[in-house]
Amino acid sequence: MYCEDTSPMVIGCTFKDNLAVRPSCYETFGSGIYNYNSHTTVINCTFSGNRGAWGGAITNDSGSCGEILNCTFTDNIAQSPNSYDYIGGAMCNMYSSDVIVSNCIFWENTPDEVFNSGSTPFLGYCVAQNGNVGDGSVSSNIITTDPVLETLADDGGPTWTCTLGSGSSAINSGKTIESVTTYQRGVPRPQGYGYDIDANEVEQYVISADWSEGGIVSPDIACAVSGDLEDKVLEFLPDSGYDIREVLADGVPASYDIADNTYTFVDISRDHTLYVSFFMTSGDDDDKDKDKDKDDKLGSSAEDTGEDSSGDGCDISFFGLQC
Ligand SMILES: [Ca+2]
Repeated sequence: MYCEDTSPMVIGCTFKDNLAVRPSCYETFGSGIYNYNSHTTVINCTFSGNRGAWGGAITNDSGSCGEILNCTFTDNIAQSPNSYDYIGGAMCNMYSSDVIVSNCIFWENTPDEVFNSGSTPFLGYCVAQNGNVGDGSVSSNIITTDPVLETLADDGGPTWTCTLGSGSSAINSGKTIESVTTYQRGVPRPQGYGYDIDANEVEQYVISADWSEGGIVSPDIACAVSGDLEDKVLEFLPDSGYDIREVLADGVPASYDIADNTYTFVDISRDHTLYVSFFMTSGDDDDKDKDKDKDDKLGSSAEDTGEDSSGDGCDISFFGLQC
């Protein structure tokens, strides 16, 4: 894609295995997108396997100051036709090309990720291998741990993408960009607790719980589960002298396992809420085993998360965790 003195918008595209070469000229630019004095906006796009001399996937040249939002750059190569290594494996910014880059992944591009020449781009909330955002960049919230990108493939939707694998550093790590309401496969953003750094989102559903005075629900923090019909078990632990009055699943009275004091959301395919109300039993104030049992079950969780498990449950703040 060649842009000169223009301001196009590119949304939800995959640039794969493109080649920018001229047999007798080593300096060929941006095999995916080349911008010359152009303010191109690129959203939810994946760049993989592209090869050019300066900027394997994108070259921004001569005052090209566009925006690049929620894009993934992987396996791109800056290399000449005669195999001389060049620079800017994913992106090259030159001659006052101060692009704004947010929620993007730069991973396993060759020989580097971003290269700048006479430019001051801004990169925020990005995953960059080895922290390579290019000398001269202004950057914030750069993650350097593995995003666990899977191979470019048909993952559904109109274009091929690189799915984020389990344990990816990019899941729920992005900033909220209100103008980006879907991801590359066309499903609404965000999923789970927030925006992923990527052209896509890992589909997640949030299971949250609340409870009255007199007990607690475990886990005592909200959980996100992936969208593949998982089950999630929540356990109720009454305080000494209290018992369970009612369990509401998604606001509706629900049957639960009385023997184990648990409720299970089965084949999860959407967000769910659980509410448990406890009541004080008359004269039953010597059931210390209940407190001990609750402490045993919640002790390690409270230590790990720093959450207060000793209160009435109403003042606990839910925060984003993947469990
Ligand atoms: Ca997310």
